[in-house]
Amino acid sequence: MTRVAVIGAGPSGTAQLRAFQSAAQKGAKIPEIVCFEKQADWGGLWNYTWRTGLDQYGEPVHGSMYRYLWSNGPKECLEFADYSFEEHFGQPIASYPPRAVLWDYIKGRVEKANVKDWVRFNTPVRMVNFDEETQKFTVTAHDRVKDVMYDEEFDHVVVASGHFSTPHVPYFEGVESFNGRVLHAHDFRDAREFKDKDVLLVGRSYSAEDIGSQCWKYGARSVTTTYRSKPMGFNWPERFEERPLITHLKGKTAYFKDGSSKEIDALILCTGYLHHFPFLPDSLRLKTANRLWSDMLHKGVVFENNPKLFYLGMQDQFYTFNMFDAQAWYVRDLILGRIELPAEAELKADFDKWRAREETLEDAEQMIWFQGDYVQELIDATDYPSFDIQGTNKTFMQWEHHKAEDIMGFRNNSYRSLMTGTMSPKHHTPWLEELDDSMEAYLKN
Ligand code: FAD
Ligand code: NA7
Repeated sequence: MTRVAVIGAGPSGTAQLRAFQSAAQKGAKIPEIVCFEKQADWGGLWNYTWRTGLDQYGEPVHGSMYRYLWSNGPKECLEFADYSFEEHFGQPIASYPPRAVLWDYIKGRVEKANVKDWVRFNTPVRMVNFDEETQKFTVTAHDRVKDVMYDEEFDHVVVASGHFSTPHVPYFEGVESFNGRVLHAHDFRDAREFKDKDVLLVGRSYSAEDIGSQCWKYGARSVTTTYRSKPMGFNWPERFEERPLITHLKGKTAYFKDGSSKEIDALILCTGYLHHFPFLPDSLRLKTANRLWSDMLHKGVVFENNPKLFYLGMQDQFYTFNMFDAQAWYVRDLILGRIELPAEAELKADFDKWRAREETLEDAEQMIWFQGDYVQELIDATDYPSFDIQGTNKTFMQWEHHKAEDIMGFRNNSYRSLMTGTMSPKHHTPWLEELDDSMEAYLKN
């Protein structure tokens, strides 16, 4: 029997499980699927952990999410086309759910699909090797509960281990003698730690924007973000400012490129993440920056040096859950032989076409249309329920607009579901006033 290993049970890995289960439900014969998940539960980053550093087994902690995190984009843009929010919650809900609500939603679909016993929890994959002769992969896994390592053979491997977990940590002169707290966004957990503190963040992307906003919301004395390329440019409230990049630190003082300086209590490096696959040898390892058209992947999912190896969710992301679905359904159909991969030359031309377009992208709007077109191409090739990509792109545009209007208030907006047509209700409490991020608080009327 054909065997498929899926590495990771986050949104991407669980999309792969659901893709196969949905084919089986429609009568197809499917391979044996084994999903290896290093955490004790599924949901990937959405499965919050209080831990930082190493976990109870000495494994690097995967989680980069923090308390009070609310979705940074409208839920209408990530909704599963085969499992709506309304189906899950039994009622329409507001548009920017906190982490716990989204985790519940992700879990709901795969619980309904009844695929939990395909997953081996507390089991990090240690190594994957490919034998050219047998054309099979050997996966070495470590059952942390029994503390036993073992090998198993597979015909295909799907890597869905995420790429927002291993921090990218640049060096800034003087940081080693800075007299305050220094951490990377990966280890940030609770904004209340920075109440009444002067906080400095490095970076200008989602983490800097959101962690900065949260620290402000939960009472930081001041928030300063420092950028290397260009400012985020939002209309920040008082006590929140942007400055050019730090040049160095001395004592508790940060010095900036424009010659200014500021006393700070904490330095939070929101400097992004590394694609990091310590369980893959050179011949199978994806090497790419965080970009919309990843290196080394055909159709964004097929590893160029070995078409039996797939990667899900390795792109930089506007689209998330439903893009992972589009990818997972596509990979499933390649494995089932329903889709045949074009010849090498055609694949290369296709890659070059997307890469050339990627290199022309100038703003978020163009990037969203780019990723939308990619998702469209994949869902057109499979039986994943088609949905209104143009409408989704337009919702992203509204979101961008709402952020530009009011960065501390954009989460108070509502959007129409592209899956059910229902308009989301307005949330009962403005984001800035809501300090409780529990599911109970969010869903109460
Ligand atoms: P992950 O969620 O990272 O899951 C990967 C899984 O693989 C994990 O469960 C991990 O334990 C497992 N794993 C890793 N290595 C191994 C191994 N060797 N063996 C076995 N298992 C392994 N997206 C949004 O749509 N909206 C948001 O608001 C949003 N906010 C975000 C906030 C933060 C702070 C971060 C970091 C990301 C955010 N994202 C958001 C993007 C996020 O990447 C996706 O939503 C989604 O979690 C990606 O799913 P994934 O399955 O590809 O990866
Ligand atoms: P991103 O989106 O990869 O952004 C990384 C940021 O870090 C970006 O603004 C970079 O600047 C900045 N960066 C990287 N290296 C440096 C150095 N050396 N000096 C200064 N600034 C640097 O990561 P995020 O964590 O923000 O977001 C990841 C995911 O988490 C995302 O999908 C969200 O949904 C949540 P640049 O812009 O290139 O000038």
